Amino acid sequence: MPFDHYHIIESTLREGEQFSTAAFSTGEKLEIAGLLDAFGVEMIEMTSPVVSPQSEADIRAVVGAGLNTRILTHVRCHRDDALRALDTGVHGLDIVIGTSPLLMQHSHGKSIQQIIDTASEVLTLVRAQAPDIILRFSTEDTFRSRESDLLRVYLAVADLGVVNRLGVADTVGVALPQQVYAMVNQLVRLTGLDVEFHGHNDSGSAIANACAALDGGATHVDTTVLGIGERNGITPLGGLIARLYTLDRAYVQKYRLDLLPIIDQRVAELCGIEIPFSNYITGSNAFCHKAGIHAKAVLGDPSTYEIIQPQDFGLNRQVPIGHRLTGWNGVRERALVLGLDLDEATLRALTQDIKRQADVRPLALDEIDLLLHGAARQRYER
Ligand code: HCA
Ligand code: CU
Repeated sequence: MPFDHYHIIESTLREGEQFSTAAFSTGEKLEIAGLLDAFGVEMIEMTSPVVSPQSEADIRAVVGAGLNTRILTHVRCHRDDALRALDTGVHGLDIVIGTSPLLMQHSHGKSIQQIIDTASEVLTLVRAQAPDIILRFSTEDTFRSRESDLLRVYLAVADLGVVNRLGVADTVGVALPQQVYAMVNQLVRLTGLDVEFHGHNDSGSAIANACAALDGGATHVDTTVLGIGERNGITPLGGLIARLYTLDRAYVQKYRLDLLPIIDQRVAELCGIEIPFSNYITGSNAFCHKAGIHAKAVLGDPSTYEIIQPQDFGLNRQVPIGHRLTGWNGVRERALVLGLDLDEATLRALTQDIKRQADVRPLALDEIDLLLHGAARQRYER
């Protein structure tokens, strides 16, 4: 099964650093790396050491922390950059060069033959200097590159016999799942190498595309916490977990799922943002059941409306009852929590009362508790 043997390359400390409000200190990077390591991601990708002195020092600090996860750094396909990266003692290099006509013109100005020549020089040099390093070669803007160009580049690189992994990147979030599947599958079949997928979310397909990549035989998927990255980001860690969990919980068994809320919350704090209400698993509404019909069914059997079990992530479901859509089953559940044994007729009457009041404005839980306690008292005062 394609989902049995995949690895997460967690890029919060690289792609995530490209999010508008991210500016992690060394201590914060160590903290994030520690949390991701405890969660169980197989690899962590960090910003290139050529970006700034702190970026270089941070790679050394995280490598020095002795985590289980492998530490990679992301480098342009450039000899000097690659040598600087090797010098940090990092476990792997993710080398990238643009292949779309737009990037060839506006980014590096190289032709396809020049791209192949540069990649060959840089990759063979790295392998000669570091026989054991994990080496990946990726094309940037894969899905707006000409297919014939891509195949020329990838096959030439594969023929060098020096890389462990090829990467495909949906740099602008334009690819459809079937395109991702086809591209990945072609590379797997033609080269037999591991394949990584990196997908942006501009048109909302990043998770589906990551899933299609795995289905097509990809071995590695890039994520960031909450999906942070350039523009509106890439495949979110929690979203990928939700997607794979709902295919089969066994696919995500290897990770410490209960750490996901802590990780999402911490990275949100560090970026000065809130976790979006609609976020996968950790959004405030991910396990919130409102309408009376939903509440009744969920209280009977949560799986009627929940495909993910909140307790697997150390979370609880919520069944708010102070609104006009409420039902008496939800109200009874609250009464039971309060230790109040109210009969059905009382609960139904109380529910009608809540609905009437909620037509004016929703009621807070303590207001409902007052109503419930009042109803319980009346039984004895009668
Ligand atoms: C970038 C571009 C990149 C690279 C992805 C990769 C993209 O910011 O350097 O190396 O696989 O989206 O193409 O993030
Ligand atoms: Cu990217």
